[in-house]
Amino acid sequence: MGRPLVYLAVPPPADVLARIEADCDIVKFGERGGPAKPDLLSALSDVDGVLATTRVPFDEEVFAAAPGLRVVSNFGVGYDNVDVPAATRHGVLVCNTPGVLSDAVADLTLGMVIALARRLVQSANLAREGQWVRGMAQVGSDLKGKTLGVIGLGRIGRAVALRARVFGMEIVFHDQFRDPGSDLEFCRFAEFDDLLREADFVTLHVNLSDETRKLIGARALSLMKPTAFLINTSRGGVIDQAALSEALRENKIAGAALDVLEREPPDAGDPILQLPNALVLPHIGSATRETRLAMLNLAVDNLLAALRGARPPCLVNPEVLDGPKPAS
Ligand code: 8YV
Repeated sequence: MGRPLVYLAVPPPADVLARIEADCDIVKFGERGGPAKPDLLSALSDVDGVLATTRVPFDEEVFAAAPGLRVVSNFGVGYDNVDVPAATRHGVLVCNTPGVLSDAVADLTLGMVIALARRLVQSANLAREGQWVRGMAQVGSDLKGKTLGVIGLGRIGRAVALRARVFGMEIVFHDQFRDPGSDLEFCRFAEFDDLLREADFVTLHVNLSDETRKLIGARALSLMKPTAFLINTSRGGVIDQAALSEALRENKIAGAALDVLEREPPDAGDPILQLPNALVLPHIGSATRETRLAMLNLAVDNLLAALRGARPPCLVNPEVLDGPKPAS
């Protein structure tokens, strides 16, 4: 067998590129057109592996057009860009980068909590406009004693809870697993509706799936306190953004900080970008030099292992190697 051909949707730095080049031939992103579907279908027709971003969609049509494809290695923990059952049907391994970005995303989440509580952006704008007033406009609220509702107590949700605890917050969580484990005994389980009624800050840390799409819609928002804030560093699709824009416009909740949107990049006229009580960031949760490099190296570990016929360290669909899961 010759050297595998790999399509890079991410431009890696020279040292990481050298790791891939040692084992593989490479097609760089752009050499066969852009990320639009027709270009992607022809670009992947002869490739063995892809170093993908979470923005490149892999569905049945793409897998059918890439008969030699053995692995999609996502540069990211999320993999909602991949139709995993379709990948499994085509015998394609799907890999991701869990763990290495949890601290970076949790740090940003706490930053967003503080930005909302202490009106950081509004105050910075006042200073920039020369308004050095020290009136009620800059007065926010303490975190100590406030309740943080964590929806999804996985790796990132846990890292958020640990940080919030240090700030003196009470933590309630909702998750399919009710037991937080002995390291997080300070976290109290709550039913979904109860968490929304009780929390001063609600933060989302779930995967985007059929179960979680639009999890926070008009009904959920109506349960939140008018003084409560919503933070999202997971996936935009977990929130019904039209319902959120409406709730923010009518001050049904106090504010929201969003690192992810339903549509990325958003349309220039998207109302969420203009609302004074919405803080929107351009999907920077994992964007630190150290974390991005760790993600890239893990994604390359996954890619090279799969192409060597070994088991990748972070495999989303082990049934491709192990056969179907036994019925439970
Ligand atoms: C992106 C992310 O992957 O890990 C995830 O799921 O959403 C981010 O870390 C990152 O922006 C690279 O595309």
